Amino acid sequence: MKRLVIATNNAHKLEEIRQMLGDMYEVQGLADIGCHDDIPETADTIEGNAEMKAQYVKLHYGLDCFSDDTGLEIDALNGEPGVHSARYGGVAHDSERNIDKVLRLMADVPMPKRTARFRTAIVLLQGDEQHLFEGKVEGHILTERHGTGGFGYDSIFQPVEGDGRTFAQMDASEKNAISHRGRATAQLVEFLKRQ
Ligand code: ITT
Repeated sequence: MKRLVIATNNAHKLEEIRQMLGDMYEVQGLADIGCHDDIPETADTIEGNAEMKAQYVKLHYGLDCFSDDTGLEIDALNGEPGVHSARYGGVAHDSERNIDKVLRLMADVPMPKRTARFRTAIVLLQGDEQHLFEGKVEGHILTERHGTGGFGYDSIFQPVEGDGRTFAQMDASEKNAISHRGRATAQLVEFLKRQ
């Protein structure tokens, strides 16, 4: 089976992507290739960060790979946390703190104005070629957490196209079918299938 490296250490993300690519590729994360580096993500856009992570793996490990970066853009917070989504609460990858901060800052924002979207950029490096895939999903930020599945901001994000449940109340395949990363990954899968 062909191998595809994803520049991530996020186990939830790896699992979501394995579900979509599992029978086409052996999907490996950074730990699987022996990379335990804290890869810099200092660009000011999600596209820039996805490119940085993928280029890092290419440069240091010589492997084709893809990388994704996601931002949650909340309209009432002028698009924040956006590219700062992972460490919005001050500590990297502490989702509870991130959510607490969002709920605190939005305490006075009424429901119709709690609009937001997740946006994902995927950069695929293959040989000398670079390809960009994007996906997004519109939704609302609830006033409290609902559900325990998923990760990150899933428990406060209610997608417009759903039945009222948050992403954290859906199973992985339900989330993948409409999510930002699911949509970007679907484009990547279509592209890889055409090869
Ligand atoms: P890697 O950089 O190791 O891939 P990460 O956790 O930093 O993993 P991203 O940079 O793509 O992931 O996303 C930044 C943050 O956005 C992430 O830490 C979560 O808080 C949030 N996030 C990303 N995807 C999400 C999703 O599908 N549902 C909810 N929150 C998500």
